[in-house]
Amino acid sequence: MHIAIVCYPTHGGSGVIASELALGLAERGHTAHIVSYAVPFRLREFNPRVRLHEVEVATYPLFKYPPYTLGLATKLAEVATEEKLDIIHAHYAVPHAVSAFLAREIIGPDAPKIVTTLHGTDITLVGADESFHRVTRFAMEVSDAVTAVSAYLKRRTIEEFSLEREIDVIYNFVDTSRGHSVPECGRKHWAPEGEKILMHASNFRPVKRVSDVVRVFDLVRQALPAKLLLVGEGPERLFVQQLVKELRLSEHVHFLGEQDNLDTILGCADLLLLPSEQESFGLVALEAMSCNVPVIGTAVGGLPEVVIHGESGYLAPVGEVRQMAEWAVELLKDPGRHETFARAGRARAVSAFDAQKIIPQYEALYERLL
Ligand code: GMT
Repeated sequence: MHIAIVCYPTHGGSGVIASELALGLAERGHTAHIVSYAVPFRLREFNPRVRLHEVEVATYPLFKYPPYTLGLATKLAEVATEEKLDIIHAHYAVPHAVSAFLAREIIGPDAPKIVTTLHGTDITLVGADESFHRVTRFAMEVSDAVTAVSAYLKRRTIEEFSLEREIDVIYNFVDTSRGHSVPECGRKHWAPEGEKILMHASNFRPVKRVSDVVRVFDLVRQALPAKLLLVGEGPERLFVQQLVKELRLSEHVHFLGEQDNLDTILGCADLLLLPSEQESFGLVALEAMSCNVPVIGTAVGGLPEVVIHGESGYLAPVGEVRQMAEWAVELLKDPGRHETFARAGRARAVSAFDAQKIIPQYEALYERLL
């Protein structure tokens, strides 16, 4: 099959899944055509069956906002005709599925089928905004298939949009053959005295509650020596840096910025902290589990479908910093329990979310449509 994958190239779970899906499909003999405005950061290796089609948007003085959706639709129509696309797989309803719909209208009867994958923010934030609600609903209705990355997201979408169409749950995935036995991740560099290492990785948006990460860490450090590694960039970063200073933690907190190969860094961590206010899936939690790292987070959205509370991590109500810190200390002080949690998380990543299990589900969906 020839499949166009439309995604955001920036750091974020949806871009990771789209890139890994393209590589996985290529390994299975298909040709994946990534259509985006830049090369996705996680497109980690060259594969002749993964082709890039960059969307360029012309700017004219008349346009206050460059119309990316139209540029993308034109590019999709062009790629569909030239490459004889079978499927356009849009990651995000708005704007990607809308562009796919326009491309289908431009092409006519021979147009590829449209698969739309919902990743969360399209439903919980963008779609919930009055100005995008109708177009989000429309994009889902005109897609030939819609998938959601968790059962929670499926439920929430149906409620939010009173949607009557079928939505398939296809979970996010991780390549469990990578990352779990990282030989040297620089642990001594970050924690020279053998301190425990806590980690958080996100795009530092308010929804991630990175200040809760710092507050949990502050309480943990009062119980045992530890360091905190913060991976990512985003709007809250300055505020978080300020908080670190106020709590006199600067010496113990390292800001690593955006990192392409998270699994190498996760190999250093004893715990991952993910105290988000909302998370349709929480891909970084799965990546941590795959690397034998237990997760302390919040019982929100699809996270309880990924992390089993009391088995591979602990999930508290949003904002329960003290509770999260207590659980973190409990695990860090008990190597036996930590090991049991690490093994359970890894086993769950392998049995329920491995790329080799999930990618065939997308393949089967494409085949069903064709
Ligand atoms: O969480 C973000 O801000 C980024 C966003 C994205 O586009 O990557 O994440 C969403 O999609 C991920 C991949 O499916 C999920 O793992 C995240 O949980 C989801 N974020 C939210 O629901 C807030």
